[in-house]
Amino acid sequence: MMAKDEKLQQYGAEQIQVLEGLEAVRKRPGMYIGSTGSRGLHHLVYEIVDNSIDEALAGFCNNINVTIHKDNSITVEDDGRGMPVDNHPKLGIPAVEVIHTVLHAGGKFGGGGYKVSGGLHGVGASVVNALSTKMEVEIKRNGKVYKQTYAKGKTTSPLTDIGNSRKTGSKSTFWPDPEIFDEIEYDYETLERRLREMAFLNKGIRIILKDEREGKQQEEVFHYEGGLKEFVKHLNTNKEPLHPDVVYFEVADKDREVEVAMQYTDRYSEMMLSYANNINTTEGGFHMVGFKTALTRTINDYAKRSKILKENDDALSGDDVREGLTAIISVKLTEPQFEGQTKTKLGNSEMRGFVETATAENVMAFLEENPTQAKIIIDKCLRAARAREAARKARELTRRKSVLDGISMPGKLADCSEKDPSLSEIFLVEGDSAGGSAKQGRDRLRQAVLPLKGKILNVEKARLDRILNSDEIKNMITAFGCNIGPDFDESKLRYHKIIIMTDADVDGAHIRTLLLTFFYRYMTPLIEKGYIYAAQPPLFQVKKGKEVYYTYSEREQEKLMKELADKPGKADIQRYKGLGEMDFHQLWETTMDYNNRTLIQITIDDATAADEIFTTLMGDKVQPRRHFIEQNAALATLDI
Ligand code: 28G
Repeated sequence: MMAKDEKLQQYGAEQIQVLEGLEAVRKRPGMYIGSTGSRGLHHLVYEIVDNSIDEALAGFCNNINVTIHKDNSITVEDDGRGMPVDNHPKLGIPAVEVIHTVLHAGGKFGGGGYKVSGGLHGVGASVVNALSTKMEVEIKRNGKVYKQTYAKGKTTSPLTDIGNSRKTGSKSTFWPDPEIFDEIEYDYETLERRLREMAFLNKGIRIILKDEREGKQQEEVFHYEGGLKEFVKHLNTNKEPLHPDVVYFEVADKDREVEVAMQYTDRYSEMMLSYANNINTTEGGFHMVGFKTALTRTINDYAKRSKILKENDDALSGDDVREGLTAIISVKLTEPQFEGQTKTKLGNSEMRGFVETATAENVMAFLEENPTQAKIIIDKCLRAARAREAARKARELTRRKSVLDGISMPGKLADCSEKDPSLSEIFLVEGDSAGGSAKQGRDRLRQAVLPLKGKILNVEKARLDRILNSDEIKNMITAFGCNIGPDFDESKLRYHKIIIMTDADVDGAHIRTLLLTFFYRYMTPLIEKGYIYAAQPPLFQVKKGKEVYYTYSEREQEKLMKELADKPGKADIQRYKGLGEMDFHQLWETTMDYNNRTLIQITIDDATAADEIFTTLMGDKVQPRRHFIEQNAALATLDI
């Protein structure tokens, strides 16, 4: 037994450590929540919601309410057991206070649950406290209601008994610190997407999102008894499913489980999402490997057994059996290991065999029990195989040709003389006339220009063999030098800035979307790594006296006109309808000159959102496209 003052001293030391811990979070917030931009801001909500999800996975919580308040503070409330309030044996303060003031507090949950955290960040409520100007927590437990407040990582009031309640649960409200975050404005759609995903991934849990902000008031319930099956249906809303039933199964053993849902569509791209403990494993991992291996083997086995695939036919490849497939695989395990560059690759090798066996057995059972749907699926895979063979031949032809005449660049390309890709950029210019001006106006050392003739092929509606027949696309592939699809090689990329330069009108926006679709489907890393940009040509030229002004948006134009109102003389305003209306000098000055131009970097970090955008915009269902365009204030401002 320690003497009382000795014990006090010890608490002192611990407390100092605690403070230092959360001070570190305030000093380097990016280390804990990724960024202090919009992503980091939204991450705070996910950290708190994850705790409620953990309580649900432990079997004690059914409902989670998330509210965006008028002042962009957030409340998360669950009907779990309520955070423990008893004193921590070592620290001598309530457990709930430890959860909010000690970094990495929480640890593993008892009761056989899987903890959501342990992924990218998963550092919990203490980090949210550290990055908030105020945090209020209310707990219903033991027939009572308790309340405690915190701010910037510290406790600001003791845990207080404020009333009685027969219910149990936890409620937390926080105000993100404007000294930490660039801007404090929550985006409903961003929260909606993640919370809906969470509800799909954890079937049965009811998540309600409510927005109380002026002019944005709305409320949505995410609750899916069908889990991933409903997730696949949701992802395929704007696609044409080839067979009516989603293939769906779930297998669990003592300390792990796998859930899979899949359905083929008439598309040519695959949409595969994988999760481990609710974390999107974008880099894949052993669960993904197990699934892919089993799918390829099972489809081949069934195709042979049912004599659709003949003895002498080549086996269907992995790409063949995944063409047009929408599939989601979610595993839960007690000790997930996350590896890879972004810590989104599942490293638990034991999951490979587990998922492989589950997939092989259940996919085979589906095919055998549903022969009509099985036939449709195998036929789709066979068509994919034939098209891939045709594409291979087409590629071989172009490859041989380029061997004959060296690595010949397209005739339309005006290349730059710089050979270092990191110093080189290429402008993809809409139309030959603007292309001509760009060639004349450019910096020949570092800027290459490739004019594109009108609309390029919509890759969303064509297979690779046809895509490789398109001159515009062949020119881009050759000029970039990095090949496409499985042959993509980033190290061979010849320009580290690929700049799309189209007219500032609806056609221009359409061409930009067609290009982005092509890049996204066949050269995904170009977008992921941020090599793709959109140029911003001016909308107006205003001449007044000797001065010439350019403006790049309606708002900027209005502002300029107000500023010029007091100056003498008449303003001569020209609205540019296209790049072609500028001479080479103007094009250089307004859009290409490193010092004056604005480039918009295209980034898409959410595969679900990107797939939705491209299937909706590029697909053949007119109704959803119209809706999407109306919702997103016209293609002209498309900002992915
Ligand atoms: C308010 C918004 C977000 C939560 C719970 C419930 C328990 C808990 C949370 O315990 C500490 C460590 C391991 C058990 C657990 C309650 C067991 C018994 C809980 C939330 C104690 C954390 N009774 N609900 N934490 N564990 N909801 N919602 O944070 O040993 S956090």
